[in-house]
Amino acid sequence: MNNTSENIKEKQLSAKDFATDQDVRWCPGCGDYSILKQVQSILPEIGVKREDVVFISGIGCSSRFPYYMNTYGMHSIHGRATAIASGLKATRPDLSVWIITGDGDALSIGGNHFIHLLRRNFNVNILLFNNEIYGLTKGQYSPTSPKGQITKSTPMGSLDHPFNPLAVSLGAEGTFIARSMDRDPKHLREILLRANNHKGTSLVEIYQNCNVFNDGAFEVFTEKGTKADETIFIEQAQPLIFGQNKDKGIKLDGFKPVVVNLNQESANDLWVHDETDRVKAAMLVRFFSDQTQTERLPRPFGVFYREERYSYEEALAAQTMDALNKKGKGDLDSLLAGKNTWSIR
Ligand SMILES: Cc1ncc(C[n+]2csc(CCOP(=O)(O)OP(=O)(O)O)c2C)c(N)n1
Ligand code: SF4
Repeated sequence: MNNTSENIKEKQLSAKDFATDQDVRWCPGCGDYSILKQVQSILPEIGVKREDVVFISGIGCSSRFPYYMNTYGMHSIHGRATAIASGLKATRPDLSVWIITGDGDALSIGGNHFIHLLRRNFNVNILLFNNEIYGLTKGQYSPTSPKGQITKSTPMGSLDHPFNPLAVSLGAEGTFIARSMDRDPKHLREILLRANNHKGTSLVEIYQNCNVFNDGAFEVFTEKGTKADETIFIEQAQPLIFGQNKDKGIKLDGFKPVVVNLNQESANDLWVHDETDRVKAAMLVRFFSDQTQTERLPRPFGVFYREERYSYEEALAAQTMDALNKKGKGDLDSLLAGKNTWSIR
């Protein structure tokens, strides 16, 4: 009897198989729990073996994530998860690599590494937990804190103009730019799956409530009473419609997005979302931070932009093969020694 295929058949994994026995050290009520749960729940669906998954983080509350994943992982140094993930992906392109980072970790100390990972387009997924505060170091303002934010380090209000993470990512030539939130598990799941399916660097900004140092920062987008009017869920090839009664839409007046009342105006003229349109993506990412806007626009969630582009590791493998074919296997010792070496006696 040939039972080999039976023996080697992989056990169907569940979300529980991706959880560890570690005590979770996040504060009760922290938005990180919900994100952890959704990530654990999509991995069995992706069908990747635990030993082929790696979570790499920097430093921060969010960066404790790898301890709670029953996969390979590395809790690295501040802002450098991107650099470590790039090195790993260059040598082991077969692995599923996830970068976990916070707004401080990614955009402050790790800002430089973050933008270069995006332009290189390694096939990895970045989950940027944005809570608009430094959580782990107890509530100093971060690069995404709004101007005027009172924190322990800005007692009279922050003077800094904040970063817009999605505008930065688009400007850094990212090929998959999306936003979701901790309090909408269904949407988060969907976006995580899409990020995983994208070949290239996927950037998912996740609004995450830090209920200890910045509670309610995203309340209007997450709470039942306000969510429908304050958010817009963008979907490929669908018109931009929102509101409690789905009676509001967005159309373009030249290059200016305007809200229209669908009880008075036709839905035929509405802006139809196209994830491959970079110009419109540049407008969508600025819906809330564009100072020229006179009208309050809803905050978009979903996939803003995606583009097919070669990944760095693919190009690297092809170039290495080309070099081998042309020059044969090299000798590292003689390369390091170079042509001009001498001994001192
Ligand atoms: C080189 C270095 N500089 C500063 C720190 C202090 N530090 C630790 S976490 C952190 C900020 C983390 O904030 P964020 O990335 O937003 O993550 P959160 O804790 O909010 O999840 C800072 C400044 C450090 N650990 N190492
Ligand atoms: S300090 Fe904030 S981000 Fe950190 S674990 Fe507590 S609630 Fe979460």
